Amino acid sequence: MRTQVGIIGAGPAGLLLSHLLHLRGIESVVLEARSRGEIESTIRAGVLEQGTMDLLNEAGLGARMQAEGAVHHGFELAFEGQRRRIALTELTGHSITVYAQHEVIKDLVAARVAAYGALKFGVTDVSLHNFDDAPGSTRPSVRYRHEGFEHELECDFIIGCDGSQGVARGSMPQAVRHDYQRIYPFGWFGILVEAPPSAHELIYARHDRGFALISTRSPNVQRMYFQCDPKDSVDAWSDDRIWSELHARVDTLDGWQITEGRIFQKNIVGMRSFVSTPMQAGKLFLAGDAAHIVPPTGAKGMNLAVSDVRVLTAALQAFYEEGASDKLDRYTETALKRVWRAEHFSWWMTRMLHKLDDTSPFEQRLQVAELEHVTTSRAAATALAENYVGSVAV
Ligand code: RFL
Ligand code: PHB
Repeated sequence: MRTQVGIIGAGPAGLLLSHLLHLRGIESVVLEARSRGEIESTIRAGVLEQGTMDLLNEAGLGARMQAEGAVHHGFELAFEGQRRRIALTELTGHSITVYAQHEVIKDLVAARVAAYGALKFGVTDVSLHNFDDAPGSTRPSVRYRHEGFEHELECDFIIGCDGSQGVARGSMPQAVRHDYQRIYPFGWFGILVEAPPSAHELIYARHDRGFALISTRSPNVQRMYFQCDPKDSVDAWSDDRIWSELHARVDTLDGWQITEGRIFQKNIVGMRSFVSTPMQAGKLFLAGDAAHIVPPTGAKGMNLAVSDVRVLTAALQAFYEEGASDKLDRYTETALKRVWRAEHFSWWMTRMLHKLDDTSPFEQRLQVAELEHVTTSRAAATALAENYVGSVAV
């Protein structure tokens, strides 16, 4: 089997890339390890930057997002028993949309299926071959097993969109690879709750007991997180214990409280910052979580995956339409500018809002001083807001 672009992984990066290439008349095949049901139900991100929304709209994928997503013009920072608003739209002219990642995935899969796009679920034993640029080498290929048979997919380019646990990054030549990493000594306990929203906008809370985040999914379903030990067990947290922890961290001194409801999903995720460079070697390119991870505090991960794909699509289009490879050659350099901006912002938000292992009373006061600053100085609030909505210059 042959195609122009072989894509590994049907997350937001792989599916969107395949769809954008299709709109430009470029053929691709997407190979995914999990089933359609699994990828369409895994609960992950919630916040889309305006640039992400615009791209999904331009690609004809925005109908359900516009009908069911919620546009937010600000969010709140809670600390010292009060809540202060960051007026995103007033400060930047941009907004964000809360629309679950698995809903984006459903929209993308539906679009690929409607266009008869080649999308294979449940593949195993994926391996990458011949992607180095050595003179005389044969075409790149991806070998895999599907429905009991061995297959080989020949292509011009291989794009690794297979997330943080995939095979593509490990196939990059070790001699050129450099990884940068920070693992945080805490995780997030996430819950889905059947309840009306506690507030109109998202609330990021800093408390001496640890961080908490009140987000939303729909008028009837809310998403909440609180900082926990990454090795903690979901079973150690009864509903009562969860609610008392969230009340302690988020409720304000004026008597406002978060709204409780029936908890129907609980999970714990670890937190790390990670960048692997370069993001390309010969005919192999990485996009999204395959190349970089951010802690979710800045809501950047999926948005970064989308921004990699935007850069890669333009580069592949220039290659196929004009025979120009300069954009492909500069892919790592171009993509990494936004990646490192988001890495810094996500690390900075994480550090400002979480209880760190070495947080002394001195550092606790510094966190509060920083929160006071970003919520009172228009210049500081604007810098935060530009980073959050993704309009910051890079
Ligand atoms: P994905 O989504 O991990 O998709 C990779 C796909 O590749 C498949 N795969 C393979 N397929 C074939 N062969 C193999 N060998 C394979 N190995 C893996 C996998 O099954 C999977 O389907 O990567 P992608 O596309 O790069 O997308 C990245 C985003 O999913 C991720 O960055 C976000 O979820 C991060 N994130 C958030 N991002 C935001 O922009 N806004 C948010 O509000 C936000 N909140 C979050 C988040 C991530 C969270 N967790 C779970 C860490 C909140 C949380 C709690
Ligand atoms: C979410 O709704 O899942 C969410 C929102 C904001 C974040 C992270 C996750 O920063």
